[in-house]
Amino acid sequence: MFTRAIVRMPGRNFDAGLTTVSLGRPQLDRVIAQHASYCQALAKCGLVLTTLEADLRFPDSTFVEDTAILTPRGAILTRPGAASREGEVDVIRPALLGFFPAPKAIEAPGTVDGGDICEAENHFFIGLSHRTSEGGARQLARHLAALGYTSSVIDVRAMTTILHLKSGISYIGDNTLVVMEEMAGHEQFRGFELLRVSAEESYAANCVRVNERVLVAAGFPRVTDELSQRGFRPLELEMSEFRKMDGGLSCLSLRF
Ligand code: CIR
Repeated sequence: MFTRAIVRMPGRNFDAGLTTVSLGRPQLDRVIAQHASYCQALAKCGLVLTTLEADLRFPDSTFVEDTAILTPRGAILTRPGAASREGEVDVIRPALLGFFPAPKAIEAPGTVDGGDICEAENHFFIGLSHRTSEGGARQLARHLAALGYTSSVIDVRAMTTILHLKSGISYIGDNTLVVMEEMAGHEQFRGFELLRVSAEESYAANCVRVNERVLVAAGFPRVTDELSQRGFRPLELEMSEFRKMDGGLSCLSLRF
């Protein structure tokens, strides 16, 4: 059960952030509107929001998920793998300290992006990506073990269509993983119920369970229908402008 979330407003230079996709430039008015709908959805799910002001020094800083791993037993500040995002941890730290007074931290030269970390109950899948390094993954595994969690590494470096592990999988509770077809055969997912996402809908593999609802990107009817058929309660959100910058639903908030 989540009670709170931290979000950061997108800045007017949001379109100066990093991206690997060619879907056009995000339109600022739509970015702001979609972010507002996202925040309303979190509130509707029962969360109290801490909304941080836009920080123009970091165009990607609305993607707050990448800066920390929050667990019921403690927090770990990350060290984002993109040089332009490294400073984002310093600017989110004060907001986190109010809720997590003694966070652990990933130290240089290790790097970890929160988008690579998928929590499934007491187990954490750690994606090894072009953002999360082997050294960062090892540090994180140690911190998680100290908190009493198990973890395992999944190497997604060869997968060209995803930025982070969680671009391709999401744990939505009830032992269920939403997983893009390309990754569904992974041996580490044995024992889970798998909701397989076809290549055409793979963007929707990044969804987020928030209490009674599952946030899912709008425009992916097969995933939404399948969620409903399995008894989940999808809440669709327009994400077109964040998608243009490689962003998904999970990366827009830190939930705890
Ligand atoms: C980046 O490339 O870092 C941002 N433009 C997108 C980050 C998305 N984060 C996430 O999926 N956790």
